[in-house]
Amino acid sequence: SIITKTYGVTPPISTASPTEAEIGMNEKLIDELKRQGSFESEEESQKRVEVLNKLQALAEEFVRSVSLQKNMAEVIARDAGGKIFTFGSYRLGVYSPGSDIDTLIVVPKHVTRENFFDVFEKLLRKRVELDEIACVPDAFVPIIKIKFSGISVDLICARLDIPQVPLSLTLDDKNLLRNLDEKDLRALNGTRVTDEILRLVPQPIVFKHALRAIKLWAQRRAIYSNVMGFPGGVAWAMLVARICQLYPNAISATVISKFFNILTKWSWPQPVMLKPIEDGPLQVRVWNPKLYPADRAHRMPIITPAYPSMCATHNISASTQKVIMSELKRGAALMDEIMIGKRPWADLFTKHDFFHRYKYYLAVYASSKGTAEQQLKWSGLVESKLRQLVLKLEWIDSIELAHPFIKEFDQVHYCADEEEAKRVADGEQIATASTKEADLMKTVKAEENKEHSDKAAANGDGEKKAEDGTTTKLVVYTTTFFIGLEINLDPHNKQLDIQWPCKEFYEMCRSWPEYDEDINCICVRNIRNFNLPDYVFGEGEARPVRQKKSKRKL
Ligand code: 3AT
Ligand code: MN
Ligand code: MN
Repeated sequence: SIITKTYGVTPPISTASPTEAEIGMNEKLIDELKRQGSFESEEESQKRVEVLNKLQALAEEFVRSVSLQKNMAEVIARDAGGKIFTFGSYRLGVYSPGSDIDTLIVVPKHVTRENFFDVFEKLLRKRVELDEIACVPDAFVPIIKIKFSGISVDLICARLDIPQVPLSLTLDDKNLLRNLDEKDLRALNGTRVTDEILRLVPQPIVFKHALRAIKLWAQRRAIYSNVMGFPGGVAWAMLVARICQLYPNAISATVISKFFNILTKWSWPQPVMLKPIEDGPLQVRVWNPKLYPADRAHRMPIITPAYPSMCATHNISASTQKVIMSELKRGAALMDEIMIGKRPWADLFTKHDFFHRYKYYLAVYASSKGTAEQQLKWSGLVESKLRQLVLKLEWIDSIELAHPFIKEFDQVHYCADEEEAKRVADGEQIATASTKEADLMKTVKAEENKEHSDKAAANGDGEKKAEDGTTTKLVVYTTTFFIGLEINLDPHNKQLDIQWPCKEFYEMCRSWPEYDEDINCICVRNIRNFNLPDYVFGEGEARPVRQKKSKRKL
């Protein structure tokens, strides 16, 4: 039956049903997604369901046991309930073989977050299915990360101001948000947003397949990363959902084609919204460009549908916007040909050309002379500040574009002495092809000595003895981020001066409360394309070569 209802803030553009040709295109799309490994097998998906059933039972046991501890009667303790919800790619139905399950545990008033990190954690540890566990109680959203029956699960907890959490509870009522602290509000937000997105699309299956394709495209084109200033999973989902609303009877292939067509013409900063912004019972900020100058600055606002509505894309800068728009244009041009059978779907998903596109790059090195854990924290901190560096680079006249790459590159180095360690931290191992083998050697060594370095890490000790026991070596962990630069130099002053943005960026990173100058190092270097390290290129991928000068000096 034909859908004529209006979804979203405007009537549909077309309520046409798919043509034979579109149905054929859609089948080809699903085939291509399968070929690309996007779908998980039925057995694997069944395993996820079993894990979730077990986690639901554990959540109830958790609530019951805390209730009993608080001297509640057995019946009341049982009725206190406890319910798990999911969010992220699993909830949206766009998960792939490696995906985790993002899970929210909702508990009644008398169960606290401290209980979650104590009672619930102990329950988890008792299970034979538990492969790994890491608790981060002081995170922005406190989290327990586990691997359970081989599946990664992110567990967060929210406590509602109600005495019982029955299995029939849904989270759409915004009055449930009353009297909660900020951490609980944040924990609830993911599920509330994904649930609302699914409620607001006309045909969930069409939405899910289209989103799978858009996610794959955005990842391959390296424009999928909220921290780096691109849309993240939720933002891409909302964009696809909006197109589904505008073409309520269309099939996924058509939605994808309209996606590129409409978003290349969108009059940004006009926001993308799935429904009108709602008011609510809390003293919290709701996105409102009329009221807040910060919201007015959003370049490509995509607004979450659940109260309190927020902008999911506040991280987009002038540079990343340019990159996103040019990728949308590329997609639109390809889709015109794909839809008439002139090109295969595979062409939409070809890998990005980031390391071939620019002549100049900045390499940002975050390194630690310490443990792997220290490096994880430090590189995370540096990553979170990278956008600020991009914004400052954009202020420089001769820089037309500062394009951050979405992924970082991690390495472990075993250095002979302090001097070598310092060179590594300063990013000097990069440069020439002759260091390539040395790097490889170090990587091999890293594997060989894994046990040692784990021990060293446990000791909080950066130094270790080599296998033969003769040389003391220093372990240096480096994480390298890349920013591509489009430069338009002043012909009278052919110098690119980035001292100011770098200095500001160093200060920002070093003002981290846990910063230790004996352990952490941050450094930005200029690199020509032909000097990019081998590890940024895929196997068999050609690398940029030095252009020979037309007039050679003799
Ligand atoms: P995968 O299929 O798991 O790769 P996903 O979309 O589920 O894709 P994540 O599991 O990383 O991605 O994230 C799921 C949601 O969790 C997205 C976002 O609402 C929230 N989230 C993820 N990372 C963070 C973070 N560092 N801080 C706050 N929220 C986060
Ligand atoms: Mn996930
Ligand atoms: Mn996750």
